[in-house]
Amino acid sequence: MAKIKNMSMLSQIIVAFVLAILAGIIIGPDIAVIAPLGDLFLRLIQFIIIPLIVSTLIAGVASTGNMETLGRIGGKTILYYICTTFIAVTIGLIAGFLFSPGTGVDISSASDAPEATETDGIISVLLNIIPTNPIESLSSGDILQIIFFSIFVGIGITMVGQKAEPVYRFFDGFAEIMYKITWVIMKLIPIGVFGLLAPIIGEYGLSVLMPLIKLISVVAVACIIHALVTYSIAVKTFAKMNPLKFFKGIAPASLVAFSTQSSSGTLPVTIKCSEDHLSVSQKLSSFILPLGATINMDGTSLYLSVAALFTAQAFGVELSIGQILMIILIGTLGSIGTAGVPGAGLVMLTLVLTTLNLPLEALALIAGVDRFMDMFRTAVNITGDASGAVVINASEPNLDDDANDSNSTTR
Ligand code: DAS
Repeated sequence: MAKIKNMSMLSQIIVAFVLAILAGIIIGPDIAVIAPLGDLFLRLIQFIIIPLIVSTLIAGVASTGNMETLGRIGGKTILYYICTTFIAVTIGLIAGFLFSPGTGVDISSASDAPEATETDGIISVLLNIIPTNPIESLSSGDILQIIFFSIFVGIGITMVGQKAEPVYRFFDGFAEIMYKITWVIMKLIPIGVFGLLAPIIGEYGLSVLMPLIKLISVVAVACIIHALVTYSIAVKTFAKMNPLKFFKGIAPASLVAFSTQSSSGTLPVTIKCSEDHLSVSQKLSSFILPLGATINMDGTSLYLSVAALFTAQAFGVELSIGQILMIILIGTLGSIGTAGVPGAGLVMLTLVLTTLNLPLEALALIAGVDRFMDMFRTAVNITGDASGAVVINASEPNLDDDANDSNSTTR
């Protein structure tokens, strides 16, 4: 049923994409009259980013149950996820530079290419992630500070334990509400694609779209390479598991993720595959996999780096080394804050382009084909989550005994 619904959504997006091209070509620049439809969609996307990130991250981190578990396992898990995400972003950048998906897009000839902002030194960028006033970060929409704040509130809830239970329940419920609102807004993608794309085609012409197949292919191939190479090495080296056994074991979940484009929606299958086929202990899978579905998105981070390069290439913006390093940082941290729902990566791409001061118009082109890329990145997201569960599981052979000894309060 979910697959059929998704397919109808998918066909709506394809129809909107084709109609936008036809309307843009036939009507030309006058099609700009429908631009407010695109602006509406863009504003709705920007409206959900913050509440979505705050609730999913706080609930995800706080779901551990006791400090001892959090300290030991959480630290290993987050380290593993950050490493694989960093590798994914790097693979995305290499693929983006090698295949230049944005080159040949003549969008820059139609408007002055904006200069990408010079970023501060990396130290001040990292220090700036720590909010001096979380309320101000929330109101100003400083996403990196919001991610930092949310993770520490989650840790704080765990440190307090039972007394903070109501707070945990609040954010857990709020996260569900935000997933639902995101899901509703994603239903407007066809209208948004049409309202964003048609004026661009009308103004710039069909040539803008030709390189998009290249964009999808670069994202898809890079995702497959990342999954096959990185996760094979990880499970082989740290869990002594045959990669074939791993991919065969997680395949049902990867396929569900591919067809639903939702890490959260696939979570029950990911947990079942990890426990039944990959011998991950239940105590671990119930912590690592929901945390992974919340904060670990290798496919998304890879997509963000390719899409950022695509935009810079399409608008003729020369990126400095500082800006490229910023893509790695933002792509890694941005994917942490991406929700496990369809199209969430597109929401996060808004942040990446804004932070790098790259034109948001690029979203119009990317939105039309985003669903196709979302299939690959979501499948990689959950496969990466499972690889983490397998690796951490192998490093905790006595987990259940420890748990019986400690008087931990579990949720
Ligand atoms: N669809 C998101 C997920 O569920 C990923 C994304 O949109 O980038 O993981």
